Amino acid sequence: MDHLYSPIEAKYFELEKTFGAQNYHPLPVVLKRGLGPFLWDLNDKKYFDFLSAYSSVNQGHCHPEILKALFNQASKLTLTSRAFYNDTLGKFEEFICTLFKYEKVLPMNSGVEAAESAVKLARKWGYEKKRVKKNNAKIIFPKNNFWGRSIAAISSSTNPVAYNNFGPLLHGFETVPYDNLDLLEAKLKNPDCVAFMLEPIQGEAGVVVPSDGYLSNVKFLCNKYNVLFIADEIQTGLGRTGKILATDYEDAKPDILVLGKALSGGIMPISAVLANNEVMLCIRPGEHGSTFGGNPLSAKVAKKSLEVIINEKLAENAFELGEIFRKNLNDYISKSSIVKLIRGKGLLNGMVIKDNGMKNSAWEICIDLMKNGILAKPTNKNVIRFAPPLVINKNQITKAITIIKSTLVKFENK
Ligand code: IF1
Repeated sequence: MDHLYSPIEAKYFELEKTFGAQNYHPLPVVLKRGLGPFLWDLNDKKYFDFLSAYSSVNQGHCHPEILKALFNQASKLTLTSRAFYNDTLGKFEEFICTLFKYEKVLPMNSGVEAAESAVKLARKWGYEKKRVKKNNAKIIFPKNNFWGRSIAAISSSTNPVAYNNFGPLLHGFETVPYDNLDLLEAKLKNPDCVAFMLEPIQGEAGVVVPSDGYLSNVKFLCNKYNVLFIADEIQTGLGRTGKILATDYEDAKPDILVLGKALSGGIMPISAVLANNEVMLCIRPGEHGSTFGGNPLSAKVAKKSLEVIINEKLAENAFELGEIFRKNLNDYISKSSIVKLIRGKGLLNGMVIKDNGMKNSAWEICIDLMKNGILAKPTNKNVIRFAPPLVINKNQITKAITIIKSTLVKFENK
């Protein structure tokens, strides 16, 4: 098809333009089906999904076992609220705490809810355990952090697009350059500092990988100054970077671990906060909660989603195929006039496009990738995120690499 989309697709664009909030700028494609690493549009055109719903479908679209767990539980009991016990939450809690070696889990729904719950836990711990003066707690975040769209999350943001005209913002948040231990230590010395929350690889910032040793030194410094180390693994966790957790690459076990996205295999919003009793028990009955948090359906789906990651060795596959992906593309980049570099771990990679005056080159490249059967999107103006489901196999990623290279060639300076 020489034009970008069909009249029937234009109808769908129009519907969303007329009735939908315009808070996204989607690629002009209308998807109707997904399976494994693939998506199909209305015209039954097949695509490699290289976004994975921002690393939410690590297990692949519509994973049969996760769907079976969903259908099975959905026909029995979907929601009780936490006002009562149910016969699935405890088993999920035991499974996830044993897997990640924490004493307790707080089940939530969206990622930002879990991240904000971690912030609340840290503040509570600060006042009740570290004896910080009431309402003086400070939490440090790296610059260019992203942990969601709530007022709390944007209050720590250094991106004006995220916080502009949403004020007044929350107090008690400070920022420090990512991957800078000296400036971080200076902040941690403040006796009012209760936590430092980071992404082990900054996703929205453009797949920014910190120096080797950064994570273990963050852990060391947080221990030294009695500050909680919070790892937001909502995007990097659950096999995405080639380990079950990105913090597993170093001796950097967080005091609070935040998970989301692929915790449900992309079926429904499920998130979780893990911590030991000293932190988790600072919140007592009635002090925090959520209507759907820990519902029986999400407990069953999340447990199965974790089992799939373990049983199908998705982290190991991500590690191996990530190496192949970056090596192949680095060979191309050495001769490229438009690609600066590729960076990432496992199957979370970002391709940095040179700022060669073409104002929207990353977007233009993504449009052509779409025409050639790969769906990917820029994380910011000049970085294309490549993050396929972790079930992709060697033949498939080799095919995708060929498509990426042949797409880039068109943009090279002749
Ligand atoms: C959007 C990207 C953005 C996250 C990390 C918490 C959350 C996210 C590290 C909040 C969510 C999503 C949100 C979505 C686009 C996507 C995203 F980095 F993944 F690409 F925006 F930065 N921590 N990331 O990445 O989780 O509440 O969304 O479940 O808001 O545009 P959520």
